[in-house]
Amino acid sequence: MDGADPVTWDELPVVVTVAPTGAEVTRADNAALPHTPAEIAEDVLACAEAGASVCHLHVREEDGSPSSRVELFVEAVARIRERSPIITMVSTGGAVWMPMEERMTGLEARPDLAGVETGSMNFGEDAFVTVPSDARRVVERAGELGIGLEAEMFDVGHVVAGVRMLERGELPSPLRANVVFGVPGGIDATPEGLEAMLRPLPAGTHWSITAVGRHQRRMLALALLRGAGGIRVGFEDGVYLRRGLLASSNAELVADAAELVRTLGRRVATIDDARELLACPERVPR
Ligand code: KMH
Ligand code: ZN
Repeated sequence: MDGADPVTWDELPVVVTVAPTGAEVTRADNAALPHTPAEIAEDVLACAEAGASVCHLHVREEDGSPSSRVELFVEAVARIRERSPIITMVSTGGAVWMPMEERMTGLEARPDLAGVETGSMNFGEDAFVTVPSDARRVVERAGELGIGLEAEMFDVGHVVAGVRMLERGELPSPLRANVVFGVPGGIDATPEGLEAMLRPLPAGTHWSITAVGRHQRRMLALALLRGAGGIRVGFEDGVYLRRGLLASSNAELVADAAELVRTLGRRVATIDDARELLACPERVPR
């Protein structure tokens, strides 16, 4: 596939995505975790300064519990857009216990992009279920609202299923794929795992990598040398800057990721670069 072919390191700018909040991490893990839309927006703006061009959003209630309230998504997206052109992406993965209707509420905030899961898996001790009809519901609603999609793939079967959706015209072409490593129940964070995930992707795919756990930085580096179009960091994926050293903020994680990109001889995408690379749809006025 073209998307995974090694490229001259400075040929393709690297889209850095920040996932500032997620649904699993808590302030007991890192006290700097943002909860409210205002806190999330503040973090995202600092991350944009540090090199992020996309933000992957989940929302929380004020007490930190994961939420699907549409008002929170609307407020977070609005606060971010007021102050930055960073590309907004909402999760439709939500939390493992959320029914599909709740996982989809973020779409109503009309972000630029949304994630879509292309398969089911164990997620630690839980089941994280997205049956094909669930994925099609996300695709359909995103299509109605003019929202672009990024496939979230945690194992090889998810990649194969996403490619089949693309072939059937259910996912827009070119495919945006985020391959995720190290979630217990998903593909392992290894060089062989990376190759296995990339193999089914067709030429022209814009692929980015997310990795959780202690192999995160090594996997991001490996993927950058393998020609990744994007990397993702943020408290959703890991709260440590280095082993035993908590990150002081999401922006610190982004700055560190940007430094890794540059150290490996590649360039961090600007937001304009990212809009072009990800073929972002025009913003839909609310
Ligand atoms: N919180 C996880 C169960 C996504 O956002 O697409 C799912 C998740 C993936 O975070
Ligand atoms: Zn997420």
